Formats: sequence, C-alpha cells, structure tokens
Amino acid sequence: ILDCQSQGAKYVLKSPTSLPNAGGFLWNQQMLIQANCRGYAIAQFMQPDAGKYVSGPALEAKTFMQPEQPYYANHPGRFFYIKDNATGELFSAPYEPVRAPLARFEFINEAHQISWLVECQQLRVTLCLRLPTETAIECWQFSVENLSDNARDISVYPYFPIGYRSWMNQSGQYNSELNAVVCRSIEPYQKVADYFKNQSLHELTFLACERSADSWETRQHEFEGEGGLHNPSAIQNTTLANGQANYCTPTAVMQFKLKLNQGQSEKLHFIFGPAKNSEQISKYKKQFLNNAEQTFAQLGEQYQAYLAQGEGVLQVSTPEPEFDAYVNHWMARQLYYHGDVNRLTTDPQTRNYLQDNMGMSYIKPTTTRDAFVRALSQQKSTGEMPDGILLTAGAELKYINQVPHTDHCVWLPICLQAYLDETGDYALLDSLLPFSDSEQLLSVSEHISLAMHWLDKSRDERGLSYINQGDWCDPMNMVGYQGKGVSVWLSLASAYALKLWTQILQEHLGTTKPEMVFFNQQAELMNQAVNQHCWADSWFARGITDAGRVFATQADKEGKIFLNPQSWAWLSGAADARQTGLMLTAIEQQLHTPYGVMMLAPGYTAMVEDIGRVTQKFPGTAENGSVYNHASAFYIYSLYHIGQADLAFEQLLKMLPKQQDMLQRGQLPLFIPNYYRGAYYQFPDEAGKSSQLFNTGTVAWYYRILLEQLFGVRGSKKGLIIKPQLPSHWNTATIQRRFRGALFTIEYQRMVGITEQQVFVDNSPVEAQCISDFSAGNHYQVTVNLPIGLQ
Ligand code: CEZ
Repeated sequence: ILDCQSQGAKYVLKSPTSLPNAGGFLWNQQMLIQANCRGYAIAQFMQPDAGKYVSGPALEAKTFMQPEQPYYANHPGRFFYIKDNATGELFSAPYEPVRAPLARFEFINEAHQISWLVECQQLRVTLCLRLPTETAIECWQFSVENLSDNARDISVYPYFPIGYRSWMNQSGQYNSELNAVVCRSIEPYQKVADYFKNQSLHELTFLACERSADSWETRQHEFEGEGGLHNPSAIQNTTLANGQANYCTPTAVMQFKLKLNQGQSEKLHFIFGPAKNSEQISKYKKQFLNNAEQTFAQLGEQYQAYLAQGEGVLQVSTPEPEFDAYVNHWMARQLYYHGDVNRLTTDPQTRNYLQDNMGMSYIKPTTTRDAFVRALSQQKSTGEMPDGILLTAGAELKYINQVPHTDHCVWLPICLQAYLDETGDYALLDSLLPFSDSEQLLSVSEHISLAMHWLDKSRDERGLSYINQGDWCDPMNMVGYQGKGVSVWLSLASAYALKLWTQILQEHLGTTKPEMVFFNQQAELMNQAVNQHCWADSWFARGITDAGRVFATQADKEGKIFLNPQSWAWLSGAADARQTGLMLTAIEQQLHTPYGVMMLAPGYTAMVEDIGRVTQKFPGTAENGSVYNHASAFYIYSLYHIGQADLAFEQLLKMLPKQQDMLQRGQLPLFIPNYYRGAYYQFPDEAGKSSQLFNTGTVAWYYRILLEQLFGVRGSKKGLIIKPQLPSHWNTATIQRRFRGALFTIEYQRMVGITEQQVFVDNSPVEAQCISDFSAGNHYQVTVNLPIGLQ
C-alpha cells in the first residue's frame, strides 16, 4: 500500500481506504494546510492570529490544530467531481465525496507538494497542491487525460465547500470578471470592542480559475439537493443553476465542460484562499493565474528553495533504511516548520517556543538567537518567565497561556546549551536586555541566573517545586491549584537546569563563582528532597497534591507510574545505580509497548480531582497515557545519558511508522506525531494509532539526540566532540555533518582488536575526541573506529 521512492523523498500511498486519515502538510509564513489522502483538508492562516477561511457545516469552536481530527461527509476539503456528459456517470477525485471504486489511486507526498493520481472510467485525473512561499493561497493544478479509445465529453466540477462561517452575515456569488466564486462572511461578535479588533480579519474566501466557468453554484443546499454529496442534485443537470447564496451556507462550485479526444488531456489552474477585498483577489489572479502553468512550476521551485534554507546539518546512511528516510528527508522539514512559523500562533507557549528554537540551532541559528533575546526581554524582573511569548505587536496571551504554569524557566539553560554547543556564540551571554516590567538592562547570563533563583525560591518547605496549575504537563492543572501541591518532575528538571547552568557559566567564565557553587548545592538539595519524599519503592512518584497525597506510586490503581520523573531523575543525577535498575525494569514492565513508551500507566478512566484535567482525557490519548512522543524523547535522551544506547535506539525507531505497522499507526512516515495511542493493556485494539498531529516538541529533541548522542557529533566551545553511542548491532554507518561552516563526512566502523574509540581526520589521529582544527568552507573525511559490541 505504500511505495517508498527516492530513498524516502517521495511516499506514494496506493489506497484511499487503508489509512483513511493519513495526510501530509504544507506551510508557509502565512498559512498551513494538512490535506489527507481522501481530499479532506484543514487550513489555517495568519490575520495576524491564526484563523480559518473555510468551516464545517455547523458552528465550530475556535481551536488549535487537533489530534485525531475526525473527518465527516461535509468536512472541509478540496474535491473535483467528474461527470461523463454522455452517460451521466460520476466519480470524484481524489476520492471523497463520491467514493467511487477507482482503477488506480496514488496519494503522493513530496517535501514541496502534495499530489494525487486517480483513474476511473478510463480518465486519469491528477491533482497537485502547492503553496507560494509568502502568500496565504492554495494553488491547485487539475489535469485530466482521456485514456479510452473514444472521444469524451465531460464536465469537471471543482467543489470547495466554504461552510457555515457566520450566524450574522454570510453570502456567496460568482464574479465573472474574476472567474471566481467569492464568498463573504462577517465574523460573528457581540461586544463593540470586537468590532474594532475584527478589522484585521479577512471577510472573503474565494476560488478563482484562469478560465471562466460554464456555470456555477454558491448555495451548498442547492448543490447537494436530494442527491446528497455522493450524487449532488445540481450535477445531475446539464448545467449548474448559477445561484447566489444569500444568507445560507455558501460553497464554491464551478462547471467546466471539456471535450477530450483519445489520449488528449486538459489542465485547469485554481487558486483558493482568504482575501480582504476583490482588489486583492484581482491582484492574486494576475500574480498566479496569468500564465498559470509556468507560474505554478515556479512556485514549486521557489518552495523547494525555501525548504532548502531549512536543510539542517545532518544526512545519514545507516543499516536502517526507514530511519534514514525520515532523517534525510523529513526530520529537518518538520523542525523547520516549527521554528520558522511557530506553529502558527502569535503567543507560543514559552516552553514550546524555547524548545522549537532549540531545534532551530541546527537549521537557522540566528533565529534561535533572536528567540532567546525576545523571550528573555519578556521575562519578569523577579526572574519568572511568562507562560507565552508575544511575537507581534498587539498579540495577547490566550487560552492555555492564561493558566499559570511553573516550568518555563527550566527550559532556558536546557535549550541554550544546544545553541551554544552548535554555534559557540558565548557572546550572546553578555548581551544586555530589559525585562517586561523594567527598563533595567541586564546581561543574558544575569537574566538566566535570575530565572534559576526563581526556580530555587519557588519551592515548599520540603524543598520541592510548586506546580500551581501545571508544569510541562498542561492538563495536570489540579495538583497544586491551591498553592501547596508540588511536582516531582519539575523538582528534578529544576535540579538539572541549575546544574546545566553552572556548567555553561563555568565554560563561559572559566572560573567558579560563589553563585555557581550555590546553584549546584541547591540542585543537590532538590535531588535529595525528591529522594526523601517521592521515591516510591521502585520508581519516582509524580508529585504531591495540595492535600499532601504522594501520587503515581504502587498505591494508585491508575496513573501508577509516570515516565517523566524517571527520565529526569537520570538527567538530574537523582537516581543511583540501584534505583536505575529498578526504574528500568518498572518502565519496561508497565510502560513499554510495540509503538513506543507510554507516558503513564494505567491510563486514568475517571476524573481524579487532585490531579486534574489530564485524568479526564480518554485513556491512552494525549497526556493520559498515550505514547506521547515528546515525553518519549526525554526518555531517550536520558537513556543515552546513562549509557543505555541499545534501548535508546530501539525507542528512536519506534517513533517512526514503518511498513510493518503502518496499518495500525494509520500514518505516513512524513512526520513524527505528537502521540500514538497508548493504554496498550486497556485498549489494545486502538494502541499505536497516530494522532496525525505534527505539532510537537519531539522533533527538536530527536534532532538533538541524533547529533549529540547517537552519532555523537556534538559541538562545544573548542570544536566538534566525537562520542557516538551507536547501537551495538551496527557495524558501520556514515554521516554528513555540517558544523560551523565546515562539512565532515564521518565513517563509523566496528573493528576487532581495539578496546577504545579511535578518531582520524584526513588520516591523522585526533586528540581528546575533539576536532578543533578545522575551517569553514572545507570538507573533512573523518574515520571513527569503534570496538566490537560496545554501545
Ligand atoms: O499541548 C502540548 C503543549 O503545547 O502539551 C504538552 C506541553 O508540554 C506542550 O507545551 C504536554 O502537556 O492543553 C492540553 O491538554 C493539550 O494537550 C495541549 O496542551 C497540547 C496539544 O497537543 C498541543 O498541540
């Protein structure tokens, strides 16, 4: 069902029904679209906050990109009906809404475009979706070829439903000057203040073609009629009724009558998207549809050039082709999406912003630098970091960012370390920045020290970190909302952050200052406090509630064990060797699944009022015990930290959908999703199913893990440190690593007769495992000899 071409640069899904929700995504600075194999689509664009330009048929909540998005008959999508005018036979491409049996189906995903090839009734239809790099517009190329021996007389009907957009005012009509269906809706509101806010919104959604339509329809109910979407009444007639939608759900349908001789083909080009007014549509039309064929070809090239800027620093060739395919063609792309457009929000959660930008260190480090400057300029003078970072003038903290979380400071040294390692830009630490509530200028390192002091102070009498209404886990909102509850994960993460920060300062200053000694002491005290109060026989508990209940221990029937406290105990150094053995066993027994490791188990089946919203999520979904890949990435990072390279690599592989488990995961290997269903022992049938959501902090960590740990090509102030932790069954691997402008081809090989790693650059041995003598612009051949069987 899935054809992998060009080593994974291209994936072709051959069935519209076996992975019905599988899709791909394209984005640019202004928009994002996720299109699935059957033709359904979800798109968002910036105005300047993310909004939609099409909706479902009923009032929709405004919300972020959802996991496991359900698709239904009237779900927004981009469809083409094709009717044989002689016989009346009908099918639709790519598959919905007619669902006619197809002679051939291909859903083709490449980095720069999504396309489909469909054959039915001896007609071959190809659809190709591209985006310009800077405009919120979808560019669709439709072509149809006559595969039969006869001349054909057909009608093509692009059907781009607009949906129920407003209870106040919505309409649609055909504009013959623009060859476009133009639908208008007024954003519903009641408060006067919103009238003024709504001025920036786009009222129009349009579908324009390079040539004029033979007929059109803009009323959804008239189009569907009694025939329904499988066989719309309007299509049963020879022409559409040219109807105008006056306060009813609008749609965009046109009819193009085409005559095709044997072997002949025809192309149509469409643009679809939001607009402020008809002048703008007219401008778009000139820009994209005059000379459409050539323009669309250029769009493909421009988009490829845009993606090339996000190429990253790593290409690999290993014994695992499916792993190589993701790493070489899709990993940097997914990361670049996060870092370049900030998940299409104007107020990213601080931890997401910092981690996504941590990943950008490998793609566009100047973006990471700017992100640190921006984030730290929004820090409060108490040292506390805000819940979200405002990216545009007029942006506000919304939704989850109005819920007080206590972990944001932790991410500063963790993410900064990756940036400093990659760039060596320690000068950043001396830049002077203000605060959100004070003009006083302090250096970046003073800002971060203040954040560390804030973490140190935000602890209770036992020395454990307050959780308030959440830490990394957003929906863990009721552990500490009364002001007393604490988080074990956050206590450990704080200890880790404090230690990392002293290491960074040490590297930067070259001496030890009293403040650094203090941070290290506090980190040790944090670890001790966790051990004293929250070690529960064989693993670390997750927290202590407002009422003093230690939770996530043997005593709990559900939510017995959480992954994050174990991973971070390894990172912070809280776990000794005896504990490590017990924790590894407990994780393996209770959390491992064939699809990766669950975030907690057993999944909660009922609300626990001293834990919160996480327990209300369906068991095995999202934070309630799914294979939550972001948490798995922390786990993997920590496994390498304690030298468990084989187990770590096994987990890295489990994050990727593979041929053998594709049906169960239901997803193409184009991205790592935020989760796969967990609750492996509770709901085994659903386990492994992908959320299809490509927004996730996982990718930045995946990238970091490959560089720092698996392939061991981590940067440092002095140069490139070579310290791989290859799985013991790999005998060879080769990578290309770009680093500070130089290119390194690194060949790893296992060798009999050696007991220690040996590194050679252009045949000369390297001292202290660190390549420091190199210059930008040059290409170096590196050989790394590794003893047999060593992880
Ligand atoms: O969002 C993520 C957050 O963006 O959940 C993570 C958190 O660390 C990330 O910062 C773990 O909680 O509110 C919710 O319940 C949702 O689960 C969101 O928090 C979740 C979505 O998956 C975002 O796309």
